[in-house]
Formats: sequence, structure tokens, C-alpha cells
Amino acid sequence: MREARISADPAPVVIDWDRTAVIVIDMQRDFLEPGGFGAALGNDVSKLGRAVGPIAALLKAARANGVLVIHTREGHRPDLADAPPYKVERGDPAMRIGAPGPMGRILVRGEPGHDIVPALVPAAGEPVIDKPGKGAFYETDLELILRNRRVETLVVCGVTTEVCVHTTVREANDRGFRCLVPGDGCASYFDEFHEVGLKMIAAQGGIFGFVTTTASLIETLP
Ligand code: TIU
Repeated sequence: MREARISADPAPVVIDWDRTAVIVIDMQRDFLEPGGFGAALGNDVSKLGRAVGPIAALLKAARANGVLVIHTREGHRPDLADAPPYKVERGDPAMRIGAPGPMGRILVRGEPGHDIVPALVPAAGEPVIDKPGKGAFYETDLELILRNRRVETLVVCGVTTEVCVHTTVREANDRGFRCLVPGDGCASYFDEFHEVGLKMIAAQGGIFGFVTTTASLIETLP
């Protein structure tokens, strides 16, 4: 039992670091670097880089304190059997899921673009969850891993705030996990969606979770 009181919006929250997992959502080259899926959708990918430093600091503190760290990656099988046709059909045909790009086939497992960015590469033994959807629970073994470890609180960071982070927090909230979202450890291609995405989590007494900062979490990890 390692209790900590975390400053958060709408209220401070007491967690047990021994029953907490830090989940890093989709910090992949396909979303953060030019030539990947995010760029193919017409986004300014440079905006996502701001989350890398805060997440790296959080992971350093978590690892030094033996806190469980889990990574996710969004992507599909090379034959796209797990990619819904409506997802694949979106966007420019030359740049859609499965098309060849400068980092390999877009959003396909095993391709360079599917990798997590070098600054946040998973440490040995840290689970990496490959997910076909936006939520980290959908068609993955994440929940099984968390229940087996008796995890009750999730710190969810990564990209993008209003898409995969939000979907995962909503899924986790419905499954009974307490969620904390460090806002500076998340990023979006849209500044206003990032801001409002965080507000939506904390509104109504913390309808999906609590919004905090990486510093507020790190200061409770010696
Ligand atoms: N497009 C967008 O904002 N996000 C995604 O497609 N996936 C994730 O958020 N990881």
C-alpha cells in the first residue's frame, strides 16, 4: 500500500500506487512523425510532440518506483482483416490504412511507423497492447492484465486527447477503474479539442475521471 493524494480537477484524489498502472496511449511514429497516419489525415503532427517530455518524466518516476507501465499501439494486421472497411476507406486512397508511406505501410503492425517513438520506447517487461480500435479495451487483453495485477487506478496519457485517450478513459470508467489524466501528458492535433476534452473528463464532478498534471503525479513518487 503506497497511498498518495494527487492534486486534480475537480477534486484531489487518493490513490494507491501499488494498485495503479500508467497507460501510455499510442505514442507511435504514425501519429507523431511526418508521413504517418496522423499526417495522412491532414493533421499538423508537430503538435503532438509536446506530450513526449512530460510522459518521459512520468515514466522515469514510475519505473524508479516500480509502478506498472503499459503501452498501447493502434494498428492492424498486414492483411487488414481486423480493420473495419469504413475505417480503411476514409481519406486519400494513396494515404489510407495499409498504403505504403515513408515509414512503411500506414498503421500496420510490424512497420516502422507503427513503432513507439524512440524517446518513449517500452522498457523490458512492460506490456505493449496492440489495439485495432480507438479504445485500449476493445478486442485486447488489457482488462485481463489489469485485473490479474489487481489494478484499480489508471493514469492515462498519450495521444490524442479527444480520440484514443478519451475513448480509453470512457471504457475504463465503465469498467470501474478510477482514471487520472495528466493534461500535459496528452496532446491533440486540435488545441481546442485538447482543452475541451480535458474539461469533459473533469466536468460534472469528474464524470469520467480526474484531470491532473504529470508534476502532480511525480511529486508523490520519491
Ligand atoms: N486521429 C486521431 O486524432 N487519433 C487517432 O486516430 N488515434 C489515436 O488517437 N491514437
